[in-house]
Amino acid sequence: MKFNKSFCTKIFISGIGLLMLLISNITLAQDSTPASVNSPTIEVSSASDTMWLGISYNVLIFLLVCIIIAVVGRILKIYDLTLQMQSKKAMDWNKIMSFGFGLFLIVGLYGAYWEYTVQGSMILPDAASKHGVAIDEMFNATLIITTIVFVGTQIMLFGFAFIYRGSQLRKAHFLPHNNTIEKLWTIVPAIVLTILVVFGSLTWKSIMDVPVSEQKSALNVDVTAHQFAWEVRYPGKDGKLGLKNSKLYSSNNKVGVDFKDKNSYDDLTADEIVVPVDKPVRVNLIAQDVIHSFYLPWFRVQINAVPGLPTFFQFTPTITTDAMRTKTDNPNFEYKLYCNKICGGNHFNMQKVFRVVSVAEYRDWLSKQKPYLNDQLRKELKMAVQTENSANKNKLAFNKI
Ligand SMILES: [Cu+2]
Repeated sequence: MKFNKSFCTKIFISGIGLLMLLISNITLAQDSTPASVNSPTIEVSSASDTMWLGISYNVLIFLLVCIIIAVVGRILKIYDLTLQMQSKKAMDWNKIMSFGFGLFLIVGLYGAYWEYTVQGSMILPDAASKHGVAIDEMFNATLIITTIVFVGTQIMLFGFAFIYRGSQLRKAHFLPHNNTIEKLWTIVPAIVLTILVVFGSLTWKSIMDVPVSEQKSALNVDVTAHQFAWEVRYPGKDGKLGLKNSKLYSSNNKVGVDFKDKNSYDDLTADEIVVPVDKPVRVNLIAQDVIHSFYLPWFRVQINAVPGLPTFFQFTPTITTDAMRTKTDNPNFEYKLYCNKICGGNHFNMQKVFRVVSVAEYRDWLSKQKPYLNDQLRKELKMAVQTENSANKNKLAFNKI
């Protein structure tokens, strides 16, 4: 069988298309996987079934559309040849192709409109943090500019192909070079992109460059990531978290707290992350095995938790969980912490409830949390076991509120 260049190109483009389809399907199937703490095995197998069903369906649709286009093309070609054999006027392919372009423009623009209205309504609700508002503004500005450019260029591209289709009645104007147009399409995008980049870096700087004084006044929460859970530690009455050392990990000392540091004695452990509203929170992160990612979509917070490299993110939540329940009209609403790095088989299960409450509720919740240095850990470290419940001794971690 002889393969010419055009045939190979078509096969190559089809292959790329199929590959993109496959990748997007795998990603979408993973994102939509329902998570369950109690039955991870069942959820994984059902997610896998859904994923392959989704891929097969889309691949079949894609192949069907390709076959239909090929068959219609062949029929038109045969019809054209028949006309020529009968010495009749041949088909005007310029006209057919130009109408194809026109149709593609209308369908394509409607598709874009559908994406914005139907899928656009699925975007996250209003940002629940101070800096989140600035990030949303940046995204919206970028979206508005790119939408204008997208619609304009598509109309020009396909509209021109339709309006100025090949015709015996007119002669094409030969335009080898035009400095004015060259300047226009170089300078205008350069200015727009510069504005976007400057706007973006200023927003980034305002979020990430937190002055040390502000960092000190924030509530420090220590979060350690590992396959497949988050370990949370709060400072005790001194408001300071004890140091950690990766060499000290054990079954009782899960995050490797170094008890040579006296600040660690009153640290607390918690099953969920609870923070007071309108107060700055600094989340200190590290991972124990692979790279994980601390992701709080409602707060527009995401930062990697890296083994051996401490990272942190400081932000101020502005909407309590209760207020968000009213806002979303969902009495069961909870903010969730997710891992946003595909870190292994049970990655989808790396979730934790993140509650934003009033200062009074936060104080009350914190007073009920257990000490990190529990009796088993005291035994392991050969320290005296406390007879009194250590949790009752702890005062507030966030003594500045
Ligand atoms: Cu992870």
